[in-house]
Amino acid sequence: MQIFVNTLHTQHTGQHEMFRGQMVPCHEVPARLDHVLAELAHRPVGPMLAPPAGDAAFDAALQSVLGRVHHPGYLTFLAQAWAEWVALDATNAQRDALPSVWPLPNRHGFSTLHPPRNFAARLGMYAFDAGTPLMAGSWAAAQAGAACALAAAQAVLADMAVSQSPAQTAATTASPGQQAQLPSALALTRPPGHHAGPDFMGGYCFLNNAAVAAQTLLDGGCTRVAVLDVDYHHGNGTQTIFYERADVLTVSIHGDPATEYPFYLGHADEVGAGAGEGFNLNLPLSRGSGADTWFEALDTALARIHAYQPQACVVPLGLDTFAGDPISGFRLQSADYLSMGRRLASLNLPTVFTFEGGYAVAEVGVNAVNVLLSFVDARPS
Ligand code: OKP
Ligand code: ZN
Repeated sequence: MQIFVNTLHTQHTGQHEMFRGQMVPCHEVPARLDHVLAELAHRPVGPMLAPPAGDAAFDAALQSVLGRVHHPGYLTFLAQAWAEWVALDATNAQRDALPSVWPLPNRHGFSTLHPPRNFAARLGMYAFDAGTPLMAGSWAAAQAGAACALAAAQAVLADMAVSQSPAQTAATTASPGQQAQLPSALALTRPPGHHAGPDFMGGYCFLNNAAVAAQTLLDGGCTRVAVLDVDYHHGNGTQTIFYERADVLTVSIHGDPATEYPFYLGHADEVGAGAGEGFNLNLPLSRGSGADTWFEALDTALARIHAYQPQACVVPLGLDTFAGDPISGFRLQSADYLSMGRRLASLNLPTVFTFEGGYAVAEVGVNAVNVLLSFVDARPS
């Protein structure tokens, strides 16, 4: 497994998030990624790499894929947001930007003829919560993270290209006795990505790294890509990006949005729309669910993905299903992540992982590496 590390991740270090009427210290902290790195140093899973620096073709590919996943107005906003925030008031440089006002498009509406000029009003149009602080280095860190997702997908594509086409690679994996190539890669990055939609940020996410990986796999010749989101929280951003498309099957196992963040999306009856009808599967589980329930849902997810016959898979890997997670409600134990890796490997697909949630900081490294190591150990190399 090739591991692309976002070396700029500490440029995004939030101070506070709004929680139950108070500003509380951020849960999504740089130490999360440091713990994964420390565990990988003890239990290596593959080479530690960086996306190509200063490579014009790679930079163009990044701009191109970001433009296919996100709206241009949203990307421009993100690129300029910090400068606008500081221009409002020089003392803002000491404070993270957070929204505190939102349009309610489904209720009072707002006039699209008069989009607001005010920065706070525009931040509210692009952000769905007050838990996603934006600071001086957020854009640089998020872009560098998307670059890791792009590089990870490109690395997998390069190894798939050993045979004539991605479809052929997938076909060879089915024949027993043959050591088919099963490339895998990890975008080891924060901030996470799966809550970021075409034109919205939230849930600690700005750019959707999993969507970048999936779109890159399609652009590289795959015709069908599956996304299997195992984070505790529903991948509302990824679902929205691909909701009307049949070339990406989005599957998510998560806390029931009736009680769990992000609340407004992630129900079982959301099956996709238009050409994408039938290509979104949500498997919401009650808060408090343990490993038995979770792995039953995983079997359902794997069966749906198998039936879709994708040529590659993207796994937004959140470790916040852990029993000790401070903001989540499932009850997986560290050993369960070994089983998770083995079950994911049983798909026999070229796979890109993106690092998402997991807020039991001391345990997130062990749990992440348990998935990754058991995944690679279960596959031919
Ligand atoms: C991001 B990821 C809960 C506050 C929720 C946002 C959680 C974002 C999770 N009371 N804050 O999916 O791990
Ligand atoms: Zn999560």
